[in-house]
Amino acid sequence: MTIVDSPAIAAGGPTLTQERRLVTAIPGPRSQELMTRKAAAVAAGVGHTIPVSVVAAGGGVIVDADGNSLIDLGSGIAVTGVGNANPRVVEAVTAQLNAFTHTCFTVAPYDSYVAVAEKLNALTPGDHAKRSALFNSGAEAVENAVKIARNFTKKQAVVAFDHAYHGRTNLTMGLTAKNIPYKSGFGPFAPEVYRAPLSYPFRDGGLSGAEAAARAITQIEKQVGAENLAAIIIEPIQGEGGFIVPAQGFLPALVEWCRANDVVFIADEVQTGFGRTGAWFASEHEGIVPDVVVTAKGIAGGLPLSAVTGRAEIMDSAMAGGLGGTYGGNPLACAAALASIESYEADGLIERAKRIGAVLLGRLNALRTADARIGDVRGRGAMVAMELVDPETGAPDAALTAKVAAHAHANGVLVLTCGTYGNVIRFLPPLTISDELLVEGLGVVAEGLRTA
Ligand code: PLZ
Repeated sequence: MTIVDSPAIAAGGPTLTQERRLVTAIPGPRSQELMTRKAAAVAAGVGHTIPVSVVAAGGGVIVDADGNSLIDLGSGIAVTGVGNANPRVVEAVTAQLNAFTHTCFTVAPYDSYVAVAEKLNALTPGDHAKRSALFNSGAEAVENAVKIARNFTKKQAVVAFDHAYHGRTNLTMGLTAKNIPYKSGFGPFAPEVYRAPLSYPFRDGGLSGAEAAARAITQIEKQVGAENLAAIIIEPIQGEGGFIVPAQGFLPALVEWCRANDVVFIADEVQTGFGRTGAWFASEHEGIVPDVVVTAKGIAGGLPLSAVTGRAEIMDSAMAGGLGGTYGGNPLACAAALASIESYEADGLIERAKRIGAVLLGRLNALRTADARIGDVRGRGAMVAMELVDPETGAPDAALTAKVAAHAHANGVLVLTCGTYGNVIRFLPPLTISDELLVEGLGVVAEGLRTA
């Protein structure tokens, strides 16, 4: 079976034609109606990237209530890697719905939770003994990873990095770097969280990975002290912070330092995990073996599930009953995760992510050579971005970024922006998108740059 013929590519079924189709302006009248109701009913703090009323999605498209079909270059923020309404996921979840919907795993356990843990233990980097625990959201899993690391090391401090994003709960807001919109006014934040400088090749004057790691480690030693530090948490490629790929050697040096200093190294693979970067986990590109890996998003084809997977001795240090939650590892989400993992494997989606990466990097680098406003193109697999700048000064150009995104949205292409400075356009297509749609979507983005 070729990748293009795979059932996942056909996700969404025959009724969802894989095309960009605009039959009204965006938003059309029905979407506008929903936006009016949303403004009256939903808290103003809950935003939206594009003002549409979604009725269906699959393969590489999202269809709205007015009949517009948008090219999806966001996957609901890196979630629907296996495609929306992936047939394997739909079938597995439907069967589970008909069997039972909830018992609470910590009350009355079931097979699929254990099977997901077994899969995660096998798929995450390293062949040491591992254990997993399941939760609902990325933030909840990050909180639990920190909780476990503190309990294991009997230390309290946690180091996160510049440009980091780890969630919106109280502890994870504290770990997250960017103030607006994530933190401003929402404090006070949890204590014992410290920040270290990242490796950001485009903006740190060409520091090597080893130099950037030495800078971070010196700061940690001088300002926190290894004897107080429970864990370092880092995204192997920073997501919300701007798709920042650290210089080679940065992550391995941090891991080595953690190992030598009884500090738990936590990889937040919430956005980078599950094939997104052309490997099961982005840690693999740097050959690192994290002590603890946090996953969510791409794990369950759109159902809410997250996990903490780590060295058995670390994970097992929490007392019986010390980890849990009503819904963590809900049976529907576990069924979806098992079906998603099967789809990544059987439908060749990790290879597909590599191919998508080649298309993205090829096209964007070609644009860059002709347009000095594209300061940097970076990323791996189906997680690639361009950073837009003032060509004279290199200053971040958030206004241009907003214009390009608005052009794409108006023309039926859903792209996301990110970055501490709001000047990064990121591409996170479902791995089930066709080359044709991907190239067409990039063409619309390029047109946005030309006309801005
Ligand atoms: N860690 C690396 O990317 C979620 C945030 C969307 P939750 N990123 C998308 C938004 O605006 O809220 C994320 C992440 C990394 C943790 C999280 C948090 O995951 O499932 O959103 O809690």
